[in-house]
Amino acid sequence: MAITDFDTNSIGLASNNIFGLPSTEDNAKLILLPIPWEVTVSYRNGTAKGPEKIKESSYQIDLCDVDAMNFWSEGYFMPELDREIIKKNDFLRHCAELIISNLSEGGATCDNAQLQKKLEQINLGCIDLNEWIFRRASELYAKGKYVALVGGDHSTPLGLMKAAGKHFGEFGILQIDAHADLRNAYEGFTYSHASIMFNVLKEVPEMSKLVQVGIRDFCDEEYELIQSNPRIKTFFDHDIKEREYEGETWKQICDDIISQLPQQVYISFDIDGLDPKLCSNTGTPVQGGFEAEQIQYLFRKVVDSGRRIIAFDLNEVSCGEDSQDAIDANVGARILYRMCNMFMKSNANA
Ligand SMILES: [Mn+2]
Repeated sequence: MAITDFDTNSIGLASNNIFGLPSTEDNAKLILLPIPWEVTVSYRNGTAKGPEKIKESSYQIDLCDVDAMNFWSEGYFMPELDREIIKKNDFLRHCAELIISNLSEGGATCDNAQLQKKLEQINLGCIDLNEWIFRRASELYAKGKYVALVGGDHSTPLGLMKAAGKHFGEFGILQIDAHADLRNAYEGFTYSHASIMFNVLKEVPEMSKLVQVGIRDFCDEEYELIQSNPRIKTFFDHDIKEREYEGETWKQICDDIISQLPQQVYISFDIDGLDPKLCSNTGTPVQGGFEAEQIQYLFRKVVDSGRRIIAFDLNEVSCGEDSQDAIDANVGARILYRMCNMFMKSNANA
């Protein structure tokens, strides 16, 4: 069946692809790369299952989006999980757990030859993953596709950001997150989930401006980097809340956020930017944050401003070890669908 013949009023068939769409990698315009990876998570496991949990939850979403009607008919497709990535994640995650537990007992990785070797394996494995994603995204761009990514932890999108920079040129990142993710090799892991934006600043020259929203858990080193680096503009959660308490509207704050962004925008959405009631199983939840509607409004305003979204990721969605009915994947699937629509709409204007 062609995607355009799909009856949106019928139930989502589990035999179809994400959102119940009869899409394939050939007929879909937007490919959502699933990356089941959580090697460097520091607090709680589970986000490697994010892509499959989001996909399972996505079948029950109704496709009518009055802000972006029928963009789904261009085709959204999530390929099968890559078995090699799963295997590698499981192995390296085990190594990382040994390193982290040694650190938390006051040990130093460099004093232990075995752990030092594991650390090197992890850092090499992360480079391999980044390169694999870069190649996969670049191949898809060469075929005329758009590419987004579903994590996994927040380390996963680096390869996509690099490929998007090569393909589209100068861009800014709109990061929704509770954390600044500006640590230099957190816990010794060069490509840690807590270091993604540090690495982007270092390794992606096309990325001209990082605009962070909702940040509320950060260390001194990150705060100093934010203060001293003109490529970073951070809207801390406490500042946003204070502006609201004193009478500013969310619209005014969104206009301010968007004015910091260049014409081309990559959106990196760490689900923990939301209020943890919406993502209680995420790896590192922090009180505060946003309602999902606030962020969806922000994305719509980005599109309305005439800016182009060049790519995006959604990461750190987790359902915990055994919670069947966790809200996280449901919220994640709805946000992902909305991001797809806003992405397609901004590219229809571009
Ligand atoms: Mn993050």
